[in-house]
Amino acid sequence: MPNLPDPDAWAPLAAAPSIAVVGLGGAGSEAVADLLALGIPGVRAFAVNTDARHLQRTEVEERILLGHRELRGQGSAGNRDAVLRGAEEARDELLRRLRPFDIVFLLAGLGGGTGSALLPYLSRELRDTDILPIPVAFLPFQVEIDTNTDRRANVEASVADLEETGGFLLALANEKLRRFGSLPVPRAFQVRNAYVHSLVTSLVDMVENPSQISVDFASLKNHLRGSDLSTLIVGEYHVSEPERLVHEALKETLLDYRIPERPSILVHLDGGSNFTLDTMDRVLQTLRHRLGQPERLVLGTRMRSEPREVVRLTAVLGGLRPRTVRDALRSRSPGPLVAP
Ligand SMILES: Nc1nc2c(ncn2[C@@H]2O[C@H](COP(=O)(O)OP(=O)(O)OP(=O)(O)O)[C@@H](O)[C@H]2O)c(=O)[nH]1
Ligand SMILES: [Mg+2]
Repeated sequence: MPNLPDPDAWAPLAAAPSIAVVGLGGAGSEAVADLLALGIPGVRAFAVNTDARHLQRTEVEERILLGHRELRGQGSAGNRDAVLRGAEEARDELLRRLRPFDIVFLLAGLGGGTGSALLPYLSRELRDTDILPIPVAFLPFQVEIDTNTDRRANVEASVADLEETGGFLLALANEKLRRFGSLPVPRAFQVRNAYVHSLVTSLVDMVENPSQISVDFASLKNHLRGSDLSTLIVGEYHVSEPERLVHEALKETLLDYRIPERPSILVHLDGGSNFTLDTMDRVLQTLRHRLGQPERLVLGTRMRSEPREVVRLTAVLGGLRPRTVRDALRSRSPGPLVAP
């Protein structure tokens, strides 16, 4: 083998990372179906469940039934251990199906047996291969946790496992959907899923269209796989108001974290040819002002050749306190994303 490969040999390495979204259990599968309905071009979708009837009516291309020997396709009724036995049995087949991808989003509602068991299980299994897992957890309504100790135990066990694995965790609290109180429940879930859609498409866009400065797939991967818990924020605003852009990204209250004083930040700014150095500077100053001097800041920008009215900010915030998610579960009214 020559020391320097010829162009034919390295061309496949230049392909954009391949991405899958996988819904786990009932809530996760419904969320993936919503993402598909909103459009996620180029992303492969899977649904994994222990409930055959639910799986049958899930409108997702690739469907996988787990634990059929023990659970007989009837769902797990909250039994995490039975789901884990099913997953262990099907481990090789699951990994074979997911091996073609570089990034795998895993979506699950916590509290039941299937999603609560599979989210940490698959996160860890994928992390041990070279795949980047991005677990997205929907935390149940407070009333569900208060009135059902099994659900509460499932959520706590699942979150503890996810925190132990470290890396990336996107936790969205259903409780925070209360501000859409007048909407029917399925509509409120759709609002949340639309937000997840904006996060997924931003991240996909970021890895498919590399930045002109410093952020490539390898640095993104390093950030997301780091030992600290990290999460993602997205905001979009008119190019003339960069300060407002940062406020918009940070005010998203569906996310359930408190940001530490000095997080590590990977920022990606996507704008048009009219996005100037001064504007970029104002974005970074505002981020510093809101989040404190970051431990580490990695900046990437993408300027299109044509002018654009809006700038989109996507940021990975690292260094979250590992207990934040569990703390939030205990408090009745989870606070805003950034402490005022
Ligand atoms: N149905 C539904 N439930 C949601 C949604 N978002 C969050 N949840 C919550 O998700 C939690 C888990 O429910 P399911 O997804 O039905 O449970 P499962 O993972 O299928 O587990 P088992 O049915 O026990 O095997 C519940 O506490 C719901 O509050 C959603 O979009 N749809
Ligand atoms: Mg179910």
